[in-house]
Amino acid sequence: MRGVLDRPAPTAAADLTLGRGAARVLINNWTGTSTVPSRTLYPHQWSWDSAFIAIGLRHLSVRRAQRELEALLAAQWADGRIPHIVFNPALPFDAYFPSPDFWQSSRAGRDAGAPAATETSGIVQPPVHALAAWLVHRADPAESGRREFLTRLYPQLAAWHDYLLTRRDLAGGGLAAVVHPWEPGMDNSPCWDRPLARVVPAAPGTYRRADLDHGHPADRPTDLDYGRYVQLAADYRASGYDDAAPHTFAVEDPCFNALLAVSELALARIAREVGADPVPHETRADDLTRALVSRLWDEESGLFLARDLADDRLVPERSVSGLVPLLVPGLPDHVVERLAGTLDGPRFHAGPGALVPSYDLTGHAFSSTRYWRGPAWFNTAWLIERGLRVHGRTARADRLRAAFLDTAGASRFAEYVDSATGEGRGTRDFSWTAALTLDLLRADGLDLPGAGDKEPVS
Ligand code: 9WN
Repeated sequence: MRGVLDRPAPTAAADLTLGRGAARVLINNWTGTSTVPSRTLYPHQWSWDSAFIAIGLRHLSVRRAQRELEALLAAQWADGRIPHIVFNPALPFDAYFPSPDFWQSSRAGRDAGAPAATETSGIVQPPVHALAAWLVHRADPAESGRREFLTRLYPQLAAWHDYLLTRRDLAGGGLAAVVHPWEPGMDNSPCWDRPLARVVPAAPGTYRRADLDHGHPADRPTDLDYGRYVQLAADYRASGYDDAAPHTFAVEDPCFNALLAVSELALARIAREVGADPVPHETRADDLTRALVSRLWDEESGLFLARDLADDRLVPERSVSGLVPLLVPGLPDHVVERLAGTLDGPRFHAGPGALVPSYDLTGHAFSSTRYWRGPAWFNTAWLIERGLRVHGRTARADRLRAAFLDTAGASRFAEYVDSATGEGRGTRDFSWTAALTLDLLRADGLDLPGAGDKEPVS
């Protein structure tokens, strides 16, 4: 593939142009209160997108990065959940499906504590928020202190983690479960094929997909899978978004839980900053790290796998989610060693200058273009790049950083790229691609919890 190694080394002027382009995307996608992932495909506020966006926005405007997170948290439910979408009331219902009249959060979610005056979805996304809040604070601690940013956010972030570690610990094994394929953020991953096969899809014609107005049908999930997503969400809604009700789909995902562990470490730092006790968060991060290894590590594959709670078995599909735990500082050394080997092995190494594919290049369900079934995303590349730095693997991190920046610019900040050719796919001017570009241009990663504690590894 055409890669970064075939190109002249970027100059300071090229970095400046790239940074300006990324800033322009974030400015254009700002609505006045928060940032949309994409003006066309995703015109509302998304949860983990906003966390990644805030991490990049902090380099443009700390104040705006704070507001991004504050806007999301203003829609938090009383049970602690942060919804995966906060709807913009100014847009028509057909701007995105499932729309507010599908989720009916203020009515169906009343008993679970959904806000009365804001419409949201009823499911969640990966907990990157405490990490984002910490990084936004670090960008300008004085401004953060003046606005009491951390003092205001700390109880909300703690309630969010409490929700995940109590109501969502469905197996009682110390990890949070996801109850819909949209929750881990990697919607169409082959990891969900087996658990999803148990779901009877909603009848075609009972809903209208809006994603196909902007996305190519060959790249997006199939109608069959979409029908299953709709049915699962309708069943959750019918239960009043009650986590104690039976779930047809319940899975422990490695990326989701790794982010929770790292966010607990960030929360410990936030707690210390606001005069609260950091120890319970440190203990939780340790417990999560241990549970991640004992419940999801697969020695034979050399990466973490998802656990299907319906039959309590690991799902034998290798995806990028299983590499993201590299971000967790307290992993056993041999696990870090194996993860680094898997990253550079035939299943995830697509060539020099390539990002990390979302699914095993040699896997039976691999497609280089279909949503989360092989193409490469920029948020997972960022998480792995930062993870390599946390574990002192600087040279490999430098190569991934260069590939990220090169591909982001060449693809006009694409939503994702073909893992074989590096060509942009999905929507362009995608916010987290731009935000994380800014972050890689401006931050060395040493502000991440646990970074800098380890000796560099050659
Ligand atoms: C459903 C917004 C979101 C991302 C997800 C990505 C995609 C939505 C969709 O877009 O999901 O939430 O319609 O496919 O998979 O990670 O947060 O950018």
